[in-house]
Amino acid sequence: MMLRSRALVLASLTLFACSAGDDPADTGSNSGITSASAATDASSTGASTGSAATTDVPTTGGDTTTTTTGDDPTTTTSGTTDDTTGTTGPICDPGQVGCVCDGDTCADGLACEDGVCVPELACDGDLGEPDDTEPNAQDLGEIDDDDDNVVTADGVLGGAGDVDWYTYHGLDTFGHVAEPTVKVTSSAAVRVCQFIECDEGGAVGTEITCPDGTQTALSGGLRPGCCGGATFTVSDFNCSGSSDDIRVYVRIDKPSQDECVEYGLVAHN
Ligand SMILES: [Ca+2]
Ligand SMILES: [Ca+2]
Ligand SMILES: [Ca+2]
Repeated sequence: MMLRSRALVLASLTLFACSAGDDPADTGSNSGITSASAATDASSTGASTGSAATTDVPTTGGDTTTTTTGDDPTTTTSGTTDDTTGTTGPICDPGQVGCVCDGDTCADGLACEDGVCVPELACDGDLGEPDDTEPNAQDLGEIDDDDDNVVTADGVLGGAGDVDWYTYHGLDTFGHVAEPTVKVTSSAAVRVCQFIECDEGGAVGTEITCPDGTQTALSGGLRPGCCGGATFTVSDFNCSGSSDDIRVYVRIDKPSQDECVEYGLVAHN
């Protein structure tokens, strides 16, 4: 269609050129006619193209418009609504109630559960503990590796979001074996982890093979460790240095019930 009309226009233009060339005097009238026919051609071309286009456009346009008008605004509206709901993000400050945790922590009175800050359970014996993180672990002192020497702690997990950290320094003495051991009794099942860092060699120079029934773990402070149930012993560890003096971190969390869970911890090295 287009090609043919373009050919027509070209043909008439050629005619025009020829006639113009043949008789310069007649240029005016001839050109008038020719240009008229050219114009007609052009207009017919335009018309046909136009009508073709117009026929196409309304269909496409109408369809698109109808669909667009019908669906898009709704989608846009719902999208906007979603966005607005989603934009609760900026209004919801990390660490505040119902908002994402600020890292791993939440504001006072809130606990980080599954990445969201929820009101912390108020449990007797669990008020204002600053022991939710590894650096804030409650220091239980120092013991040697005589199993008769223990460190103990009594605590409460304030629901599923509470984490309690403890730490002690364990000495490696002659005649005894260093073997960090935890025994936890609790009103509901809890997860207990022991992380170890050798005095010599640091966390990087600490090798641990976790006992059966426990899982290998790495603390936020990049200390290697094992997580398991209430009672287990890490007897297979090695420090890159000559001494097996160690710092042990004990973490108690993930109670099986989202309630106040009382526990008692006894640890020896
Ligand atoms: Ca021991
Ligand atoms: Ca606690
Ligand atoms: Ca805690």
